[in-house]
Amino acid sequence: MKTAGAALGVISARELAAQDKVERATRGMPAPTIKDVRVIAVEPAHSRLVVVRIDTDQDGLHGYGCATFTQRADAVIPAVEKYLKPFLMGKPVDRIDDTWQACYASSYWRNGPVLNNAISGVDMALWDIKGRQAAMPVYELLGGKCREAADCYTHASGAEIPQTIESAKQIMARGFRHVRVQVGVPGMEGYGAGGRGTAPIQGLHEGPVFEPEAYIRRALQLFEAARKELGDEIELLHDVHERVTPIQAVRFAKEAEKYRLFYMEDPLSPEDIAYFKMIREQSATQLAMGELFNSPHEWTPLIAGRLIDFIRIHVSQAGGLTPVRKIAAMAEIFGVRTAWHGPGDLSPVGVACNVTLDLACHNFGIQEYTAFSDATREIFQGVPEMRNGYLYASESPGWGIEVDDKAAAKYPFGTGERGRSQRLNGGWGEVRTTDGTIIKQ
Ligand code: GCO
Ligand code: MG
Repeated sequence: MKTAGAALGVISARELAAQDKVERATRGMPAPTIKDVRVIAVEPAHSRLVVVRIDTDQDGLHGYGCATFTQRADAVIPAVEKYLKPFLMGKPVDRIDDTWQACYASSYWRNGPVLNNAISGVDMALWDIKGRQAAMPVYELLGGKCREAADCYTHASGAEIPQTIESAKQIMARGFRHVRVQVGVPGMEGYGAGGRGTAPIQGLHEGPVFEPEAYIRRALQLFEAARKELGDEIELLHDVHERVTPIQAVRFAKEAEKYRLFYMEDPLSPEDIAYFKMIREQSATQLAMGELFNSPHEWTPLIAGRLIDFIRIHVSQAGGLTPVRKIAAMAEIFGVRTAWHGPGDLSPVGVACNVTLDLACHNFGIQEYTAFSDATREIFQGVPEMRNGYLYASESPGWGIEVDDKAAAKYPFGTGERGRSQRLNGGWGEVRTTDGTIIKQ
């Protein structure tokens, strides 16, 4: 079978012969071992992306994994290079879960965003290698397809409501049946809604202002307009992004019920998940949570308590495919569907892992999709394909992706960064309420 690299014409006949040899020889041969672990750090489209490449002692046999934590990307790199690489050198590539457990336990302290992303890079690379060895896409290793493609949503936003509605119409015209709608709050630093629209409100401090009550009023007006102008069939999603107090979230979910959202996302912060019970008791608004989760202590009670309808983990933040396929299985048992985090700050390898889970897990709900830029496609060849609002996995072995190192070198960290994000190395600044209280963004 032609590998992804061969199909994309970026690997030599020598490597192809080597892989064929690997394919023939692998039966009964000792497993290939890890010969090198290196980090690919690129910024093709305003997000710092971290990908791990593992090379084996079998010529031409390698794999990629996503380790993208864009706000602290430079912290993930040494976790891979200084700690996981020496730990993994010479280890066999075939015992993926055992290797995951070994990496996870090796830091003693665990379940944090930096170390989980580092482990995820290694984990996904090992799944890629196993798919290449088996000459099949990773979804086949998980038991094959439960559906042909993943139904997706993408983002409609605007500083003003008419702009968001127009943006939603364009997305529907591209074939999407699900649209996330966000709108700016005049003079404030809203989430996911390009631009304040009007002059910034002056708080008792210098920086940007955000007021939850003003946001909730605005969001409810948006839902009203969206249902009126876009109709009842379109599935509407909205991301609260943990920007209201727990009791405001309870009320907001109740007030939003009549607009029949496909889901309301992150109404609470991970620190306040105990309030989900109260939301559940008072409204039938469908709830999604999880992109900020790094620990089983966060997802287990919500899934086992049937307190959310969609689990929305950022796969690399939980440590990769190995732990997340188990979370998906647990969710299925408790009637919770999947909606893996799919923002712009996720590498195409992470997207390939998302769509792999979307195809292989029965309890798929929806997939968030953010289009790839040309620069991203130049670096990552063989990315999953979007057609008519559906995301299709590559049919090539592994993730089906090859990284072009020459192209990657053109987009180092810092490319395109300006002002605050340049000063903060891709990190986020502050947002406060009018009186100066910090809010979670
Ligand atoms: C989403 C998310 C993102 C995050 C971003 C953080 O639902 O897509 O909330 O927009 O804010 O990934 O880096
Ligand atoms: Mg979100």
